[in-house]
Amino acid sequence: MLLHLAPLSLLACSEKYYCGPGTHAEGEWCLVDADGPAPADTSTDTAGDTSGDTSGDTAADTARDTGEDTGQPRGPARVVINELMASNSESVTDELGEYDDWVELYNAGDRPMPLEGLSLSDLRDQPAQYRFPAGAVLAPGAWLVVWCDGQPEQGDYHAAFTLQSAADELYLIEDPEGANGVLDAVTFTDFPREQSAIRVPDGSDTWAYTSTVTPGAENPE
Ligand SMILES: [Ca+2]
Ligand SMILES: [Ca+2]
Ligand SMILES: [Ca+2]
Repeated sequence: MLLHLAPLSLLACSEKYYCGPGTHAEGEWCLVDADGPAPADTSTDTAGDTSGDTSGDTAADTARDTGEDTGQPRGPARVVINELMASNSESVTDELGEYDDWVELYNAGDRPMPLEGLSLSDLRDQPAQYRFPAGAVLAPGAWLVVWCDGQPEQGDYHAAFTLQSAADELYLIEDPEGANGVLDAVTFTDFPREQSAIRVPDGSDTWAYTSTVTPGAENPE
């Protein structure tokens, strides 16, 4: 499902984002970047080929400026459940070194996605089990991990519920105490151990299980 949002004039920062390639340092917990993904190799390009960089940067800037100046509509923000793991005892740990269940969200759209006002839950009739912290924003093309470890005391991105590998559901809810609409949902049974369920590629409608788990980073093809 799609969520349409007006352009944001200001992005708030949240403390702990698990960043993947193209956002910040891969695999690091870091602040969201209001300017979006940083250039991957600016310093290398500058040293290597000045003329090439100039033309490239100009084209990029022109395209971006043109879009803003003419008011061309961009695509909507679109946040999806992109990867999850419901049986993890040796694959990946949270920032405290614990092997816990987790879910990865991905912004498949072109706009920053405010997460405040959204919730995660494995119970449809208890939609607000986990709420994102105030000011949290998911940049276009960025990933975010929430640990479903039942340990909310461990940080802003730790939910008070876990995922049952035998059978469970996971809902991404908009406005849980109002419209209470489902933005995305996943249901599963017999979730395989030490594997994650992924969208292939990121944001698509095709799901698969994989042993190559990528919390906060691009899903394998
Ligand atoms: Ca579990
Ligand atoms: Ca934990
Ligand atoms: Ca991933």
